[in-house]
Formats: sequence, structure tokens, C-alpha cells
Amino acid sequence: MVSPAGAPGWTVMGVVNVTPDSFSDGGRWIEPSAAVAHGLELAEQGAAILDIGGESTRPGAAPVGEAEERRRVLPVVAGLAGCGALISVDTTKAGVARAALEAGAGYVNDVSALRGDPDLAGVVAQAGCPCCLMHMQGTPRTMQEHPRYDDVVDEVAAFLEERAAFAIAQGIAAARIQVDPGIGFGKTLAHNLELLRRLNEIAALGFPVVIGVSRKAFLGHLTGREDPGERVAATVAANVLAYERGAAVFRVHDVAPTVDALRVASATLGGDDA
Ligand code: HH2
Repeated sequence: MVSPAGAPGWTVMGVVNVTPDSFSDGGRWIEPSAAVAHGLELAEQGAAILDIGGESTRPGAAPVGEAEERRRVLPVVAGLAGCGALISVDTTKAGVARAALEAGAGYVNDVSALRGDPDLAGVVAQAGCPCCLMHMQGTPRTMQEHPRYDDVVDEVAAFLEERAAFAIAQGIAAARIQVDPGIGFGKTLAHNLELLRRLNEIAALGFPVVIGVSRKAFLGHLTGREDPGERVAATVAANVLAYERGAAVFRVHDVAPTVDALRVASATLGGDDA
């Protein structure tokens, strides 16, 4: 997305969950045709990346087998390939990533930051595609039980730096690496807020920062809104603050309001009329 002179660029990544159990939209796009139609709508609204996921990572979520994940994701990747948006596959599995890249995906979003499947780094390196390395403490099944840090920002930054060095050692070009502090992944409300407040320290690592606050529980705690679908304004506020602190890629369910907000934010920070 083009930003006014002086303002940092931004990209909106629209979420397409092909799962029965995602925390905010589980089951809505489980039919491939519905997921493809939803993805096209998000691209139309201004999502330059569409993130297709077949395994929920919500707290307590049960893992999904590779065959089932492929069955969910591949028809949607194939149906959206060529739509004009870059297709991302949200997976920790090398087999799913390889098949999605063959079906037209061009980005791998790995919430395990290459700590899960030992073959995933090689798949990304060989494809030469961009990838997102995300911080998580624990696993989705256990991560919200007792998250603990001495200094959450220092520890997340050190982790991301170490994972980026690992990715580079595995043959992934530094220019292809993006990093994500993993909002809500083994973090309390205070940890999430501290990460957002000091996001500039994550951006200082020198990699584009991906941020995923969309509809998450910490926004529900702050606003009292139990229905994730009612957390759109809270999501927009958090994303604007993240933009101001250096985030570059905004992973959201609600693309249109996010694009509007980032247009205003970048015009304001750029001192231009956009
Ligand atoms: N959050 C979720 C999933 N994938 N990837 C990145 N890079 N960053 C995130 O913050 C992130 C992510 C969780 O959101 P959602 O996909 O809506 O839910 P679920 O995992 O339940 O499908």
C-alpha cells in the first residue's frame, strides 16, 4: 500500500480461517466456496495479503492432522491464487506449506517460528518466499495457563532475533523474513499491552513487523465486549497505535475499517493529504 511521503508503508493481511473452531469466526468459511468468496471480498476491501489457515491456534485448541489441514486449505489457496492478493498459508507443517506454495501461495505464516516441523525452513528457503516468524510461549493447548516473563519485550525481541538468525542459517534470505510478537500467544493482558507500547523495540530488529491483535481476548477484557465480532473498534485502535510504533503488516478479520484507519494514520504521520 502506498503511503504519503515520510510515512512508513503498511499492508493489510486479511484472515480467512477454514476451520470449525477458530475463536472469532470458526465454521463460517469451512466450505471452500464460502472461504474463496470471503477472501475475494477482503481483497476487494484492500487486503494485499490473504492468510489462509486450516488449524486454529486459539488457547486450548486441539492440533489438526496434516491430511485434514491440506483438505481444508488447498482448495481455498487454489481458488484465490491469481486474485491479485498475495496468498499466505498459516501453517506449521512443511507438507502443507509445500502443497500450498505449489497451489499458488507465496507467503508462509508460521506461528511456531520454525521450531515445529524440521523441514519447514527448507521449504521456505527453496521457494524463496517471504515468511513470518511469530513468538509464542508454550503451545496453543497450554499457553494461557501461566505466562511468565522477566521483561516480555526484551525476551520476545531476543527470541525473534534468534529465530531470524536460524532462518538465515537455513538459507532463507534476510529480506524475506518478517517477525511478529505473537499478541495473545502465552501472554497476559499486561504482557500484550507492554508489547504494543514498546513495539518500536521489536521494529528496531530491522525486520518488517507483523501484528495480529484482531478481535483478540485482551481487547474483550479492556472493553467488556464478550462477542469477538464486537471488538472491531478496539482492534482498529490497537492497530493504529501499532502502526505509529513501527508495525508494517496488520493481520485482521475486518479489512475495510483497518484500511480506512491506516489511511488516516499514515496521512497524519506523513504530514500529507494522502
Ligand atoms: N493470530 C492467530 C493466528 N495466526 N499469525 C500471526 N502471524 N500472528 C497472529 O497474531 C496470529 C496468527 C489467531 O487468530 P485467528 O486466526 O483469528 O484465530 P484461530 O487461531 O482461532 O484460527
